[in-house]
Amino acid sequence: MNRYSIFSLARNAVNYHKDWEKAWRSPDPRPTYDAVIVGAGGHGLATAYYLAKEHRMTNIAVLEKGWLGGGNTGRNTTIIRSNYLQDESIAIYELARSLYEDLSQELNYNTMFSPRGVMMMCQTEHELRAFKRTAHANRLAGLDCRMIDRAEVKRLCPIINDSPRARYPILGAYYQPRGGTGRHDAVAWGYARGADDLGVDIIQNCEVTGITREGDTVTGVQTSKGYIKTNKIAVVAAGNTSAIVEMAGVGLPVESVCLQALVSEPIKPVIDCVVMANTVHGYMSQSDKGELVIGGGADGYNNYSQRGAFTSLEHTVTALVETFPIISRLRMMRIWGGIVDMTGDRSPIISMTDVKGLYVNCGWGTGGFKSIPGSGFVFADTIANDRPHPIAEPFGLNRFLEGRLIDESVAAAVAH
Ligand code: FAD
Ligand code: PYC
Repeated sequence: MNRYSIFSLARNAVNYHKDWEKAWRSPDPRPTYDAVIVGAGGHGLATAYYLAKEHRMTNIAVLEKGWLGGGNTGRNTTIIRSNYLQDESIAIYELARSLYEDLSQELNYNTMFSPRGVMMMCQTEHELRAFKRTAHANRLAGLDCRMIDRAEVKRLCPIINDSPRARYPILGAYYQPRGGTGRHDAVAWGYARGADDLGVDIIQNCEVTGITREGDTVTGVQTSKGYIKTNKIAVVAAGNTSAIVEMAGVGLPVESVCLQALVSEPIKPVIDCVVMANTVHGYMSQSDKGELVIGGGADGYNNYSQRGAFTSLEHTVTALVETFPIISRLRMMRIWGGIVDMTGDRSPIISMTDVKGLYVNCGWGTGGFKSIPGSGFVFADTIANDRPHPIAEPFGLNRFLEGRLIDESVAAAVAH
């Protein structure tokens, strides 16, 4: 610790954290912007940051109905990996994963990327075959990954139940060594501060309630803080995206369901990798505070309430106790839910629409934390240049009309 930080620590200790510099401004909305982004989750904030940084579009606003990062971005279990099956998906998820490697330096903000390794358990012959196929596809695309056997699973994760008599015994696992976790709030805060520094207005407590059009072109948004004129509206509102673009007369093939997670009381380090056990519907890692971070499958019905069914959590905990018997006496501290936006092929939508100036980025479902940097980068390029970025192009809305689905129902990993 240098002299400056000792003085600053002492000063902050005696002034009770008063007069700290704000990380971003709280501006009132201007009457007109060159572009408006709806939703200050990770995807909306990253889009704003790259629009300003890469495309010099700084007269832009991010409108958020609550507080920034308060949606799924602040509710997820922070797993980062790029082991999807289809080439189009590998391209965007690996772009994102590789951007995560240097994100702390890029934003000068510690996003705590921790490439601690992600293991996806194979507990049936079918799962083993499916993950071998994924591993081959991933290696062909240049990803660093491999299949590992039961002994290596046990070596990497000693607390796992590797008994051959288990209901679903471990037959092996898919392993991505440079997958891992990041700090979800820090990703949102880092992008927010970076975008604000470049001149972007982030306006919280500002709900978009309407979209105006002249003919086939957008002209502005109605909000709880008044009307704002703009010719470019990018909707990045996860489970609420379909309800918002409907205000402009556009329908989306997206369903909204609740995905829940929970954390245990903090304990000493017991697991230093991420384990996903998809057959039994449970996954687990350990946070820096020592809490075990646990999740499972999505609830089985549509929902906008951010509260889920207790039965899903019961099922998840049962699966996890079976996989990690040592956690059976731990107390669970907190549970929560987020509304995730599911498409039929479990792939996202990054798209222009039939309405000129209206862009959508949603459908990340249970897996969009890992994609935030890549998604923001290609979506900003799409908005700035009014044509799809090559990596975004396959994820356009027209794929549903043309039957070019990008089936990721297995790689999405979480049951839904
Ligand atoms: P959000 O962060 O939800 O942001 C959208 C914002 O839009 C919200 O802040 C909302 O308030 C705002 N908004 C909505 N309507 C309006 C309106 N009318 N006006 C203004 N603003 C509006 N992904 C992973 O990759 N790895 C994981 O381990 C993982 N675990 C998960 C665990 C859980 C429990 C959940 C719920 C999700 C998980 N996900 C995971 C998925 C991931 O969290 C999401 O895909 C991702 O955070 C979506 O980010 P976003 O920016 O699109 O949406
Ligand atoms: O996409 O890896 C993922 C994930 C894990 C938990 C929820 N989503």
